Amino acid sequence: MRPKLVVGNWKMNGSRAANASLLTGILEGLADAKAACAVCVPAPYLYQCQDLLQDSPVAWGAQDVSCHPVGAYTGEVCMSMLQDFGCRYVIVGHSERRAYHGETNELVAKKAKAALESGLTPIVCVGETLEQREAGQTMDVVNAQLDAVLELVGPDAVAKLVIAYEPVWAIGTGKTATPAMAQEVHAAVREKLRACNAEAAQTVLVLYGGSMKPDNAADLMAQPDIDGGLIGGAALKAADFLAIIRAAQ
Ligand code: 3PY
Repeated sequence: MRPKLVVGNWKMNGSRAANASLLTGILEGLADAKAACAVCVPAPYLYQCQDLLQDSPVAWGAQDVSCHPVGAYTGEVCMSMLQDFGCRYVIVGHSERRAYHGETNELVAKKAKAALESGLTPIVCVGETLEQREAGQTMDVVNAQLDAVLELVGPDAVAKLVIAYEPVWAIGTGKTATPAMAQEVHAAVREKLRACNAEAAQTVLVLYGGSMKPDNAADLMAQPDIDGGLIGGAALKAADFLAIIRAAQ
C-alpha cells in the first residue's frame, strides 16, 4: 500500500498576506490528516514557506526550475536556490509550461534529472490535450513524455520520481476525468514505469491533477493506482485543500 500525497499547485497566485492566512489555516486543520501534503508556490514566496512551515508536516516546493546550475539565464531560478529555501519538491513539465513556454519533453527531462541530482523530488507532469484524447492518442502522448524522462534519468532513479497525470482538458476547465478514465491512464503509467524498474514501479506515487476538488477527490483517490492529487484552484482555500487531504485516506 502506497502512502497518499496531496500537493497544492498555487500557480501564479498569492500575496504575503493571503499566503500567511492560507498556510496558517492549513496548519490549524491538519491535526487528523493521514496523507502527506505539500504546497508548490511562486518562487518569491519560498522564503515565507520556509519561515512558516519548517518543523511542520507540510512540505513545500517550486513550480518550475532551470535545468542549468548557475549563470547568465535572466529570469531563471536554479536548483541550488530552491535548496537554499528548503524545498523538497519541484513541479516540472506542467502543461501550462509546455503550452505557454514551449517546454519540450527533452527540456522537462533535463529539469527532472537536475532536480534528482540536487536531491529534490521532481513532480513530473504528463497528460494529453482534448484533441489528442479524441484522436485516441492519450497513451502515445503520455508514453513519449515519460520516455524522455526515463531515458535520461535511468532505471535507478525511477523510485525517486513523483508522476502527476494531468489531462490538459481538465486543467482550469472544471472538467475532471472520471475515476475510471483516470485509473486507466494511471495503470498504464505504472506499467510503463514497471518496464523501466519493476520494483520501483510498486512504490512510485502517481498523482492525479486537473480540477480535483473536495467533491471528487475521494472517488479519484480510491482508485488503486491514484496515489494522491496535484491540486490547482482548490489548493487556494484552506478548507478545500484540507477536505482533499482528508479524502486521501
Ligand atoms: C489544476 O488542477 O488545474 C492543475 O493544473 C493542477 O496542477
